[in-house]
Amino acid sequence: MKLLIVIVQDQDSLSLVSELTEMDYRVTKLASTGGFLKSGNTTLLIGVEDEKVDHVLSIVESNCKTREITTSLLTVSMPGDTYIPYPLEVKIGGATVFILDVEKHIKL
Ligand code: 2BA
Ligand code: 2BA
Repeated sequence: MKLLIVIVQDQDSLSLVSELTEMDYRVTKLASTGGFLKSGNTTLLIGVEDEKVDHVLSIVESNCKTREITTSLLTVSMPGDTYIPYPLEVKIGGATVFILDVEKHIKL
């Protein structure tokens, strides 16, 4: 068995979770925050049998789009301790996926 940790944008998470559930996969959805943009994203935990990993990945891929956003995250220091926003183009996702081996899966 594998545990997939899938980090996606909030906008994509609803359709992704719906399709995974329809396909009979079990999913746990966590609200998370990206360290760089410091804005919300969604982390999904998906425990699946090894042979189903590729199918799950194809569902993730078809539901998650890459987006370019402009953020004013960075600031530059000006004389007199003032900071001005510095626009920054960032390309986010599709999805960031970690695949871990599961030693044991039990229900108590
Ligand atoms: P359980 O199987 O006891 O699962 C309880 C919760 O544990 C799930 O909540 C889910 O958040 C998490 N979970 C379980 N197995 C997982 C896995 N392999 N990977 C990731 N997370 C996992 P829910 O998804 O809200 O499900 C609540 C209950 O509804 C489940 O209890 C199960 O009895 C049933 N269920 C869930 N998905 C189903 C499906 N696709 N078809 C039929 N029944 C489903
Ligand atoms: P954030 O950390 O908010 O990052 C959002 C996007 O900003 C990233 O998209 C990337 O394009 C850019 N970015 C992140 N750190 C950067 C840096 N130090 N310099 C320049 N640009 C940077 P994605 O790579 O698609 O990542 C989307 C979200 O997935 C991330 O949100 C983070 O929450 C998570 N993530 C990505 N890689 C990860 C990793 N290796 N470990 C844990 N979480 C990760």
